Amino acid sequence: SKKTIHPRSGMNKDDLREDIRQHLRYTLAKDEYSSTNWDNYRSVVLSVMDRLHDRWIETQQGYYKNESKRVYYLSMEYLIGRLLDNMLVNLGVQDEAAEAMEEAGLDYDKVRNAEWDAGLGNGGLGRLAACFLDSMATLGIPAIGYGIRYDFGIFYQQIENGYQVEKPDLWLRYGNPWDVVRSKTQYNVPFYGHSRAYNDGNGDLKFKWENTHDVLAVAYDTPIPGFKNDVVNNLRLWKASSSSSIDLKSFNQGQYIDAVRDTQLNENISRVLYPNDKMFRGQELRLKQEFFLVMASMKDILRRFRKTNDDWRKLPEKVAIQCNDTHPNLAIPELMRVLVDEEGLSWDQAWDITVKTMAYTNHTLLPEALEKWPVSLLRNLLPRHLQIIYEINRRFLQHVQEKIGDDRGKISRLSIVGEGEDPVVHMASLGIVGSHKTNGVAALHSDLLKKTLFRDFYEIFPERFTNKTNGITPRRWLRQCNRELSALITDKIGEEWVTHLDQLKKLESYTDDKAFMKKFAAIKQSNKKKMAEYIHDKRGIKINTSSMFDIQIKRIHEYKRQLMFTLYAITQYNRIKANPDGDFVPRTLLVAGKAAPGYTMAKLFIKLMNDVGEKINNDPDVGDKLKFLFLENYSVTLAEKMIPSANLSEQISTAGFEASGTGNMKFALNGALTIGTLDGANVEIKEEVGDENIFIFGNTVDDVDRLRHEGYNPWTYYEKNEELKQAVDQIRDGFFNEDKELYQPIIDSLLHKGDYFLVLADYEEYVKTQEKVDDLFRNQDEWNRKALLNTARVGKFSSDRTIRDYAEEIWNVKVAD
Ligand code: DL6
Repeated sequence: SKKTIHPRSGMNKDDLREDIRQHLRYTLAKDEYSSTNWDNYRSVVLSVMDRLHDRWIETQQGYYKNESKRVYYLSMEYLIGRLLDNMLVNLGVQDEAAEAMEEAGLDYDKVRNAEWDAGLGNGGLGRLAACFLDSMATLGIPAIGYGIRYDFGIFYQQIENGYQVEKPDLWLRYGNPWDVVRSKTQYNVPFYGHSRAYNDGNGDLKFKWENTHDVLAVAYDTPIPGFKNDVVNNLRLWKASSSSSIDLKSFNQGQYIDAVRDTQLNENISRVLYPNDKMFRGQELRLKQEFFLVMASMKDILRRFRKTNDDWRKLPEKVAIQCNDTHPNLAIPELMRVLVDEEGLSWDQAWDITVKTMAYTNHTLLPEALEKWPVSLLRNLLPRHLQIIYEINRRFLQHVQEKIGDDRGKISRLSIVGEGEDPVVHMASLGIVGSHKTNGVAALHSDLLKKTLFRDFYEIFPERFTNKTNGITPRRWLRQCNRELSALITDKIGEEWVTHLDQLKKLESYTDDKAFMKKFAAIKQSNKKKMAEYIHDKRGIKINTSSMFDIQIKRIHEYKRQLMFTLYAITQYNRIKANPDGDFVPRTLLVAGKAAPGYTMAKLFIKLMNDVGEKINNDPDVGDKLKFLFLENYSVTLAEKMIPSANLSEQISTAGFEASGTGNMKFALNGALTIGTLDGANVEIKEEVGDENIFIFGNTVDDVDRLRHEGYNPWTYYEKNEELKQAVDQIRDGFFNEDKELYQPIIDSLLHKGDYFLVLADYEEYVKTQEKVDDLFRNQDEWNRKALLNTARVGKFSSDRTIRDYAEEIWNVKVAD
């Protein structure tokens, strides 16, 4: 895999060094006196790109020549983070590049830190898409990821006086050296206009979408290398442009400024990523973004298919399209529109092709996250697509009626288009009806989909529902973020684990190897030290590195229960205060995550966590027995630092609410133990690592159901548990902030509005389980043994396994071993 394809792309240290030097001088016109970290970084990236380009071109030629079936992943989000290390690791030249940089007088750390995260996603869904790209390339699957090249990614989170403040994420301020603009690969994306009916001359009624306003989509390509296999796939992101569509009419009439202003409006389509991860708001601009992605990608996909095929019936044999959540589900009516309106296929033929080609992944059960577009909005923006959706629905409901008879209630629940004054289109229903597979992202989640949210659909199409448990790429989430542990593992069992994560099982036999265990423990310690240095740098706070690093990182949400973690922190604080000389296991509690800008409660949690931290961290009685810190601006890069340093991973969502989680997998892989509820993929992690190597607590999905039915009363829990009452009262009574009103909404939600997420119901068992965690931590040998077993047993959660499952069971694509 280290073959040199062209002299310019030699894979050894000397060639790399010379290329870096040449790029600095001849591409960037800089020398060692004038170059900045950014210049140095760019010259390194340009050299890496030289190596990628050869493989990129060869890979794409190969797919074309072999007429391979293509997989298209459509996603509004790709949370890829930094790329330099990822590219070097996958090309297999990280050591060579490090030496080359050193010899060229560059500091690898400074070069690496000059890169800004590509934060084109909110959280789990976007990061999953990034892991999938890596796995598809590593497995040699002919795949293209399609998305949007937002000018502004996920906002930069600053903490000011304890509050989250959102700042624009100017990730493209100095340009992006990893992508190549394909100025000639551009498509018109039409909006508005109307659908005109006409007779096609054969007596058939046809439709044409006319008088549209067009926006241009321009392709930007990022290479996605597989791990040491010379495969380079493509991530194609669309940017909105109006360069050629300045309205010449108004130009001639002297309305120059208006014409130019309109171009600005068009470009707004790819301006900014919507920062909500689980709240659907029916904004027109968001609908435009979704259609923009769909239309440009479909044109590109179908053009590629047409180059080598003239029979549309072959489409499902040659093309698989996976929709990452409902956001790209307009691809279903769009494909119908092309086949019926433009290609003249009958409805039935077109429908058969569409359903066989499309597949849809569901990532959440939360009702507020489910997309429902108002018919009025669709009628205005996409009149022809709305017509097609109505027709899909009409035929589907007819089929349902034939199957189940006249059950009005059920038929109305199954209807893709709702009823009422301003009806809405249910995008999930459209996804199920218009595709051959719908999958959930963990066993429990997929099961709940069938039993609850999609129960009626499951009755009609049982064969369409499937589970694909999420995974994470071992390249970024172990090989790259934890180099020392990777080296230790490779030293013992060879490197195969990087692409066959099950191999980590072999580590189980080292639990009795004292020398190995010592090294394993020392690596965790060294990662903790690095994390402590980071915190000291950023916050000036000294961290006790022998304390247990107990970490919760994820979006801030009520269901994820950062509030319960905070209550635990307060309880631990109160215990120390009550018994300052007590024998406590020292802990460093770390939290990070962003809240959606409009999510008031989540933002109040952030303020509370910062206030509680202020109190705890500055109390001399507490000293280094306890710290509670909220770290600013959670990102992929910060995750790569935090995860390897963790002893304990907090996965404490209310059962039934977290579809899967993927952070849980990253922690376990890096040798952290989990404290968690039986939710999402925690259930499967428990199965893999064994009950004795994970701390499970709390109400299960069935318990939650039962509690709600019986009439859950948070007051009984509050009254009954002294420590819980004390913590809640302190929040209420101004112990952490002199403004006694400030946290009233939190108190209200817990005590006066029914504690929907059952924080009080789970608190006691949570705290007791934390005591068990302490007991185990006192025995470091035993702790480390269990930590290693976690690393050894989570091979299932490689995204390579997930992608294999998609390939075999949804895409019908062969994957080599
Ligand atoms: O499937 C990836 C990820 C899961 O691991 C999380 O459990 C789930 O919350 C997340 N869902 C979303 C938003 N869903 N919508 N819409 O990010 O997906």
